[in-house]
Amino acid sequence: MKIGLVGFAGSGKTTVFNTMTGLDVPVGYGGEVRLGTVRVPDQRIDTLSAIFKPKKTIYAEMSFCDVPGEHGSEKKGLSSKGLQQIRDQEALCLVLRGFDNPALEGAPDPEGDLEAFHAECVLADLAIVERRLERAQKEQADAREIHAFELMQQTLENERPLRLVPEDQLDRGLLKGYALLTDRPLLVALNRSEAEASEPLGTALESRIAELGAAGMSLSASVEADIAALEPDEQPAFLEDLGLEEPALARFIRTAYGLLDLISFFTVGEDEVRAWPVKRGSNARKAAGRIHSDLERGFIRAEVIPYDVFMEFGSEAAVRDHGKLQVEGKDYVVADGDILHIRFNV
Ligand SMILES: Nc1nc2c(ncn2[C@@H]2O[C@H](COP(=O)(O)OP(=O)(O)OP(=O)(O)O)[C@@H](O)[C@H]2O)c(=O)[nH]1
Ligand SMILES: [Mg+2]
Repeated sequence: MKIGLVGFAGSGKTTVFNTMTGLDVPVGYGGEVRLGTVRVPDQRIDTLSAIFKPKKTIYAEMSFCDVPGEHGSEKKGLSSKGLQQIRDQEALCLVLRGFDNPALEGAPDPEGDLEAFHAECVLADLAIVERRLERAQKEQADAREIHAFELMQQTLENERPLRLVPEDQLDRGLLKGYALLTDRPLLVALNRSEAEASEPLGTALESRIAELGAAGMSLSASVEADIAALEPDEQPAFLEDLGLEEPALARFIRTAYGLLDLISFFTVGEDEVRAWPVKRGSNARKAAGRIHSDLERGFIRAEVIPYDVFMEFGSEAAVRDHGKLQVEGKDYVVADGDILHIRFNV
């Protein structure tokens, strides 16, 4: 499961990627696709770790892919190689350039870049959908499938992304294997100059992003890189100066995590406080399997304390004493922030 940082040349993707992963990929050059692991910041884990003082504290992790933009082309287009690299990603973070890049001609034009990227993705999807539709009609394929592809064709011809088509109108099982770009979850990040680091997106961009069914935020990649280079105890004062509560990158990573439809449950103890990623909607037994296959196989029950309940009472014992410990079976749907203790027998 990976998320792609995508966008046009010189928008700041590699700067964001390096800051998140601690890697040192050369900036300003394009280059190859790179994959890196990113820790998902979570203040709840910080708090639990401060309470339990475990030997190990482990955050959830996710993979990001730095997909270089295309250099040397006049038009803001995407080559078939570039499109293929984007298709390999499960969700997309589009980085828009909002700062003056001396290596590039022209003032920043994030609105224009968003439209150009969207238009390229619509065209690429339309080509796939039309080809499939033609074949399906010739082969007199299942009427449901033809209908689905007709609906997609219509949507794309209206320049609307497929992600806007509601679940109940489109059987997405039929789309598997087609790698359609406009059906991918999308986060649009405006990369601004240092001076504008803490400013909001602006209504025009914000409403266009919402229209596309995407999430949006702004950050300044170079400010984020500066923050990451500071010692942890120097960070708060620096953030306060900028009018930020936490690095924008933390929110960026969490939003991207949400795009993959992931939530975190926690395990706590003296040895380890840990966040575990699972797909939203996973049941307790499946979640147990994330920890160890024995826990899934021998699952008896899950003892559950939602994070907020834990914080209200301050300890597992207090939660238990107040009768607030939830005892759940294998079909219990795990919620974000649940502290789980799995009882099992193998
Ligand atoms: N002033 C300023 N410069 C930035 C910012 N983010 C990136 N840059 C600079 O812009 C240039 C391009 O940044 P990269 O991170 O390499 O951009 P990229 O999107 O990876 O570019 P390609 O891989 O070529 O598509 C570098 O010189 C960065 O130092 C920013 O927020 N502010
Ligand atoms: Mg790059």
